[in-house]
Amino acid sequence: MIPKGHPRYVSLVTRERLVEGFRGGITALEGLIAHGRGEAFDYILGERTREFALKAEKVAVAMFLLAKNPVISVNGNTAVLVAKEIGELAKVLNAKVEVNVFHHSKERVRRIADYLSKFGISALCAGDAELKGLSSARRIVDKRGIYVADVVLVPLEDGDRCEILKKHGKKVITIDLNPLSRTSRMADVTIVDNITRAIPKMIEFAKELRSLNKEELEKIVSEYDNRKILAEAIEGIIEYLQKAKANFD
Ligand code: PTJ
Repeated sequence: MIPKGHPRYVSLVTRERLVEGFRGGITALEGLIAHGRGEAFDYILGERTREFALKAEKVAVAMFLLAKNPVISVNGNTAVLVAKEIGELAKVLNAKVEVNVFHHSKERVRRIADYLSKFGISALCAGDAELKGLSSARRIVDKRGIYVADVVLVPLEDGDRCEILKKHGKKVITIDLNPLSRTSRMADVTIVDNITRAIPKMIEFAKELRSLNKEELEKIVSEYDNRKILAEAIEGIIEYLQKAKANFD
């Protein structure tokens, strides 16, 4: 039992959820390591949603609202951290949800889909199509989902699939606390924010932007430059560290 007054309460409770997820066969063991890397980046980003993340979150939502076949891809970490919020986001954006994992087994995919169903999400997971050019298990997709999607949200991703999705002509949005990762550099839109904060923000943007017309949404998307956002995120880290250093000067 983690005491509520603990200064790192939120962080510790989040870790517990991932550990529980691992015990329940949902989160991969490697997912716990990936979370640790995420935490380290979150720490030096100040553990809050920064301006560059808000800009990317808004554009991501505009892209989703413009899409014909938008899909949210869910892996083990995402399921455990934000299942309820993914359900709400999918609803407001009229997007499909698909289970797609790196550490693949049919049993694990089924467990994640079952878990999501507890939050009212009926996730695609037929595994009846393959993304050509990808050797990892992430190539196994659903014919009705990622396979035919034009815009895909792939949070906590590895770079290879991001590259292949783009080769297949899809727009790729990622959520990754590491602005230096290959995924961050490959994606069309990179949200450098913790997924636990990013998805609720995207829900807010979706509710706000859904009344806009096509031209207004296209304007938001056309003004976006992902390289600039990544540079701002790195600048954000530098500023944070400089301020931290000043405390010791
Ligand atoms: O469930 P599976 O089998 O698909 O496996 C999932 C993991 C996460 C193990 C797999 O996709 C993987 O190995 O990912 P990577 O290559 O470690 O990349 C994950 C990225 O997500 C890293 O750059 C982390 O910094 C980042 N990250 C981790 N936790 C969070 C995060 N970004 C945003 N929010 C987080 N909570």
